[in-house]
Amino acid sequence: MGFKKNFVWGAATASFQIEGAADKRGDSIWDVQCRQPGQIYGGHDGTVACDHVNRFREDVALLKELGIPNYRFSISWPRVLPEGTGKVNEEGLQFYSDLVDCLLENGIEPYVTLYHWDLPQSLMAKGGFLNPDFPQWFEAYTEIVARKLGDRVKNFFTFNEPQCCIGLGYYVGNNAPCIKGLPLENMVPLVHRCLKAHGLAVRKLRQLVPGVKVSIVPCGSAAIPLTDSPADLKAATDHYFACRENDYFSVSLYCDPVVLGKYPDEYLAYAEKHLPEGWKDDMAIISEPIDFISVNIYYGDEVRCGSDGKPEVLPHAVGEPRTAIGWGIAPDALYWAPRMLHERYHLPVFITENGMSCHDAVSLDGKVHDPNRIDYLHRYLLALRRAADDGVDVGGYFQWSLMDNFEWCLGYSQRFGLIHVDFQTLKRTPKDSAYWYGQVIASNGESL
Ligand code: GCO
Repeated sequence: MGFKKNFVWGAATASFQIEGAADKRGDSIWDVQCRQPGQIYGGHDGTVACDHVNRFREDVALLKELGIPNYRFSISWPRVLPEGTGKVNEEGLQFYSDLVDCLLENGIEPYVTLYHWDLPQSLMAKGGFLNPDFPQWFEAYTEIVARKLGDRVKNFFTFNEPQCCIGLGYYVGNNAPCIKGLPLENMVPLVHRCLKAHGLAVRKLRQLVPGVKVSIVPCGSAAIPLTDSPADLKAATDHYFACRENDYFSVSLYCDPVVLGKYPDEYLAYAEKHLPEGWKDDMAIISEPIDFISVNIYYGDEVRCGSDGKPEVLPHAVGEPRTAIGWGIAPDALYWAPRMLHERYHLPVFITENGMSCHDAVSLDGKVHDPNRIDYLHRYLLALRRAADDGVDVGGYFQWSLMDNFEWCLGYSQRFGLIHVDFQTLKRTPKDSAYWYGQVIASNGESL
């Protein structure tokens, strides 16, 4: 069976991680974090990044040359609205319009993420996600983007990894805006606000963009059942969709309200008392239908049914293969997560990010040989194809990332790209994996 005929093959990036041209936009919360001493590896920042704003035509030409027909990128809210609301930076908005034109002229379909973590600092000064007006700010920003790009862009994602921008941003505290340990009574309305902002954006996009397809992008560690026994399968599924107190990495916390129109019972048991007044009325907005479920998956944990009947997460094996960033390699994550998501939500599943960080370098022959990445992608894509073979409606796969870029707190120390970027000269060199991936795409995955 394999991948369906119209399977969406692509590569992904995000605004702050590649764009640079920081002087032509407002500050985002990540600029502020970069200025804090000791916060980012090597004191790196997003001022230049891959200089994509000035080199986007070259980058689109590479997408075409490599045979990658779909491109997921994000819009920098502070480039469009330097103050977060109010006056539009026409030049900034035009950049995205030009990028979209260039993609379409080259036969590449744009997939736009509205929020990939770079909140305008001027909105953070008003509380960011903590401000009750946040959903309306996001709705207004969405409207501006939809009016400008909606005649040409038909695929939108609202929030990238709410788990991270909320969990790491307002609870763990290592990602912008670096708020640590916000109590449940503040976190619960904050999550609700993000979900409401998502729903309002979906509505707005449906009003303004004929034929639009919309989704939200959660992430998380996949749960891989240790054996195929029904008990282990149930344990892994329960673990994957668990929603424990103070665990903002839960998948069900974000996806259940959006797709099923209700918070998980497990969550309501401890969180309901903190939900804002009238929250039940918001559920219709929050669960405005989406078109597919999209998820970023890099790793997974093995889970079995423990002797007490509860899910037991198994320790990772000593010496297991790991990527340069230190993440374990677990190809079956791309089988189990799509399968579990599809069974629970009955929507097509898109993998919106998957890939690996390697210590890539340009060799004497001028090429970048990255056999480890090819092996990684090969294994993960085989698992995804197996999911499709087993009847999971797998709609697409976006490799992370098109090019090496700013890996948040780890600065430029991590190389996730199919294209190597020399951060001194900004020269792009497609890696071996980029050509390999192009062949996989050309065969619709049959070459795997
Ligand atoms: C995330 C983001 C990306 C990362 C990538 C590698 O998942 O953290 O979506 O921006 O760069 O995932 O960590």
